[in-house]
Amino acid sequence: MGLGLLGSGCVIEDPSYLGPAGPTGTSDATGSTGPTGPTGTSDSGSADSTGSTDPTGPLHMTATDTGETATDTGETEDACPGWWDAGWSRRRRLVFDGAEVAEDLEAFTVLVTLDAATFDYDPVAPGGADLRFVDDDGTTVLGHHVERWDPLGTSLLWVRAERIDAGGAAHAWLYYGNDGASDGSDRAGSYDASYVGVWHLDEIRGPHVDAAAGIACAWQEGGGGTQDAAGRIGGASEFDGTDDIIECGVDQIPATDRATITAWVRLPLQGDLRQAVVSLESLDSPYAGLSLYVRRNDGAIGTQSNNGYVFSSQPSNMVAADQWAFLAVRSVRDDMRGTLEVSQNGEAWELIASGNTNDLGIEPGTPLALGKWPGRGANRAMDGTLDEVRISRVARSDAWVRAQYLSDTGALVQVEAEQAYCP
Ligand SMILES: [Ca+2]
Ligand SMILES: [Ca+2]
Repeated sequence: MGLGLLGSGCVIEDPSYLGPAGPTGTSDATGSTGPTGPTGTSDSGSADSTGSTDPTGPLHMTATDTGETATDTGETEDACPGWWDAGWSRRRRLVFDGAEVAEDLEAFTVLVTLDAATFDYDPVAPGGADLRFVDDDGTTVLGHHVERWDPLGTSLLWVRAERIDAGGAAHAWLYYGNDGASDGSDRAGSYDASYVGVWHLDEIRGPHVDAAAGIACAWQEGGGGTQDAAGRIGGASEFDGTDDIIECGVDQIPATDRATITAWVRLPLQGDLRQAVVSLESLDSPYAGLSLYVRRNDGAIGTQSNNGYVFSSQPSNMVAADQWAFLAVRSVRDDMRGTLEVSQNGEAWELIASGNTNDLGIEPGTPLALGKWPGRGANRAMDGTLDEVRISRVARSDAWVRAQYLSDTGALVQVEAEQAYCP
């Protein structure tokens, strides 16, 4: 492969581009890579395993040798500083804008968007197999996976950054331009170990599979809903407010005293029932377990509690009709006491219950479902579109949830100009 800059035209060199990815880019580009994810954990070991399980091992060996040589010969190092691996011909720097981030965040998963208007796909291997994200230390490979791959348009990638610097501008690198590279995606390694469920909801048929832990959830509907809805980020699921549901089974999420649920929703806010966006609620009284609800008549965000359902009362935590909103509910329980809080779009948290919240962690024996509480009919059924559901077994900080909102809306990550390898 030549090392000079190619033209900016979007030439499709490999017809397989138009196979699984398709011109509309709605298929799951990661579907074929699931079984290859050998790590199974999201600790730091996953980064190393990307290299150790890569059949293109000799390239890594060459790269290591090249790096040492570069260190020995100052000219090479000066011409192309900190190049991670000589097998990759291109790179771009990623800048994480911490201007609105209030604390340093580690192992934070960001959304990286590539657009044909500003990103030349020509040097990238088919399907994005050669994409590698590397920390600014020049050696640590970051876990990543693709939600959508569209070399004619917009591609969506999720990457576990080592750190986001509060008020600063941490860096990482995106490498590509190696047609011989194996697929480097690592779904589980894209998330820190506190994520116990992450659903992109981009599958247009079959189960919706969680990217962090591999929980497969079944879409069920009796007409009216669709798995192939336009989401806030890639694909999403649309529920009709009566019988549509995504059922994941019982005991899929480990019991915990601390939990955070986030999701993007777009709701028409019709009727006066309460709708379950994410349900981890038992089927029998006293209906223990955390959930994420939105009240249909006024858009208030809430959950069930051992004192009945509790909802936000502040206007900033009322969802507007027919607009995408980023919702979060957070629970903390210590012995028999605790707090329940909600927020919208990463803004101020509102305490909606406190004191005796003994049944408000994630409880054993409860079913997990999206878009409906499975214990009742149309009451508790969601009417609208759901995207990007995440469940954590920790109480995420204000800064973490705010940064997630910034990342999801494209305000956190900047992709800089392409650099070509210059040995
Ligand atoms: Ca999505
Ligand atoms: Ca239906």
